[in-house]
Amino acid sequence: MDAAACVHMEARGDVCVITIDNPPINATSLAVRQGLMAAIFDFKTNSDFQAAVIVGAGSTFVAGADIREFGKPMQEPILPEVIRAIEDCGKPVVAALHGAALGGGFELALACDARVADAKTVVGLPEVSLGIIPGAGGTQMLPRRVGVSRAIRMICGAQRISAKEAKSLNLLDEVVASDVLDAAVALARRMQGKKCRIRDEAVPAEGPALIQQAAEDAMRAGKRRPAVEAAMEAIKSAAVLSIDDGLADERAVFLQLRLSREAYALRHVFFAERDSAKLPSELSATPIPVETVCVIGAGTMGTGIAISVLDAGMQVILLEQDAAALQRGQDRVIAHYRDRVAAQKMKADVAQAREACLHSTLDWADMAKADLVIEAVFEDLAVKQEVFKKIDQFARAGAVLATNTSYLDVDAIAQATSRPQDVLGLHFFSPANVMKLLEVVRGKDSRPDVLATGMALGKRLRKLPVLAGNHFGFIGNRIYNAYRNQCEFMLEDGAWPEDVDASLKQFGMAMGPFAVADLSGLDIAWRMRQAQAASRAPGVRYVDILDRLCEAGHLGRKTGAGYYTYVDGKQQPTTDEAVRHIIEDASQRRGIQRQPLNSATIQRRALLTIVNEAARLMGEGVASRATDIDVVLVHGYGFPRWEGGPVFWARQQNREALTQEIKDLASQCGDGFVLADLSVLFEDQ
Ligand code: T1G
Repeated sequence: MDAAACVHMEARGDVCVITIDNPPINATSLAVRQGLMAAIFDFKTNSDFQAAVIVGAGSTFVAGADIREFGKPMQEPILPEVIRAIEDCGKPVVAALHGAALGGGFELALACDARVADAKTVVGLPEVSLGIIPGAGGTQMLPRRVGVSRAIRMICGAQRISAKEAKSLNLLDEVVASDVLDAAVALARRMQGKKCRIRDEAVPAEGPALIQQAAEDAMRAGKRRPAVEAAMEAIKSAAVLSIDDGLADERAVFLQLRLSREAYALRHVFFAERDSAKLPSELSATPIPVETVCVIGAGTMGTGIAISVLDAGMQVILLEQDAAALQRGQDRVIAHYRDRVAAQKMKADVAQAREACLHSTLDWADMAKADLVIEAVFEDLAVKQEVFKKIDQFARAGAVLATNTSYLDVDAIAQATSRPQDVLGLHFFSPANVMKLLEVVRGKDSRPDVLATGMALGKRLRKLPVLAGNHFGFIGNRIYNAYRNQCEFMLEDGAWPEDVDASLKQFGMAMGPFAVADLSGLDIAWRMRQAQAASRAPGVRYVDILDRLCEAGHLGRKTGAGYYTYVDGKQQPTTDEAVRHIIEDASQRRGIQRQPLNSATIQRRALLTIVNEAARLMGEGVASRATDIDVVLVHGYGFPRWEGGPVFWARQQNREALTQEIKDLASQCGDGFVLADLSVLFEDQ
């Protein structure tokens, strides 16, 4: 779009209304910046106008700079020039905010002489979540209004705050329930030509202890990432540098970080998250409307799903066959809302409204009121098939039928009904009301509108829905199994659990695989392995350390011992000679002379395995988009977001060398490692 198409001017008497119209989020693209410069110049030089209002067209003010421009050379006018034009135009400019004023959008608003927002507006400077810092004055203007410590918390924590909170911090002049543009025009008139520039204000004095505490909290929460540290230093400098020196320093750091690999990785994840919610074109269909969801099973997963659906403002029928279990589930949901009210994270009337949408029942016939039914019962195929036979009997015609299985065959479940075309998998991750990832699993008969309904439900629940094919483990668990196997190979080859976990945590994984196994309970994996034993191909390298630990009663944290020893709940490298012996014995039975593995080798072998399995999934059509795999691993398995995900990570490697390394690893691991064609990971970039 050209500048004239993105920015319009109209007169409201002696107030000039400048409207930014750059769908979908009014990003300050080059055309918007050009349009604003022209509009501000016309406003400044037209004596008919004594004030101006800047407003966004559509659903939001300006939600930031155009992230798609970041990988390209900056083009003038840059946003700081637009901001100086507003500050130096000699007449008052009022920002009329609605929707979101984020990043460059909020910097634009802070450049104005006053700000009016509607009550639902969200404001913030979340740039660190993209690996950068505010680049148009945010680190210098915000502390002038809220002080250094609060600015550190807001910017380093990528906080998005409500209009109410922003008003309480003197970041907004008015919050209105009515038409925000009318209110802004009226305020502009009342300013009678007076400027009120934040750049002219001094940073309020603050005790060093407050600033120090905010800094420590920010570094800890921000995992000491470079952008968090850089933002903190820029904010602190606002208290000692002139505004122009502070702005110059901020801009230099922004330009440097903008080109960093971490910023590139975080932008990749940002767009991958949005792409993953889109069905492939060949599956595009209109979702079936869903307002009432029947959740079968009031256990941890079932109640988590129920809360997630209630939070989206929908009706929930919570169905159990056991009265006591139903009561427990219902109590868990109610307690959840009571806790949120007590923590002042939710208003009591909102919590009551949510609870009022929960309908618990033991009567299967009540399911007929549901537009979508999702079962979250015991993870056993026969049990799920029995449940689906009853769903088929009681669910209304046209209802979407979903299983929450995490790895079972969705087709085998669907075949238990007379309507497999209405069945899909909706694999929520526990806790279901917290984890954003949702694997939408396509059965061989699943209709496109049924899949579209699953994706639409995911978005409505504010989750990240990713389409997955119906193969064992779908996307996430399939890759995680391969990664776990490789880590067990490394135990046999000579590493200890604490070596592997420490190395992968150093790479950035949220937890090491053996700490995860101990936490969830080794018997869960043991049960799954026993179920698969019959289908395990002969000759495939299988490490039985976990089985031997379970046979010895070492089930992980819950028994005080697994791969680690737990003393008063604290994890420590195993002190149990029996555990060490189990690991050494496995090496001996494999004929391996144990050799220690260094951290780089451990990281490399784990990452190569993940990349290879990702390529297999693409080759088998289980994942329809390579970058979907990055979304799954980042949001479901603790892969470090700042590395962009395994596919992004692979694309940063030398392709030929990477291919050779994986070939070498495959030959080292034998039949336990199926070599994939990596080219599928490089195609859609
Ligand atoms: N740039 C380009 N495209 C963007 C964008 C952006 N900043 N934000 C969103 N989009 C696209 C997105 O890819 C999707 O496209 C569509 O808009 C809807 O997005 C100078 C340097 C605003 C809360 O970090 O948080 O300013 O898939 O699905 O759920 O200091 O988008 O439809 O083709 O997310 O309603 C700072 C990022 C930038 C805000 C709306 N700003 N955006 O959520 O829609 S850096 C941000 C969001 C900066 C300055 C610095 C959300 C939203 P498509 P969506 P939504």
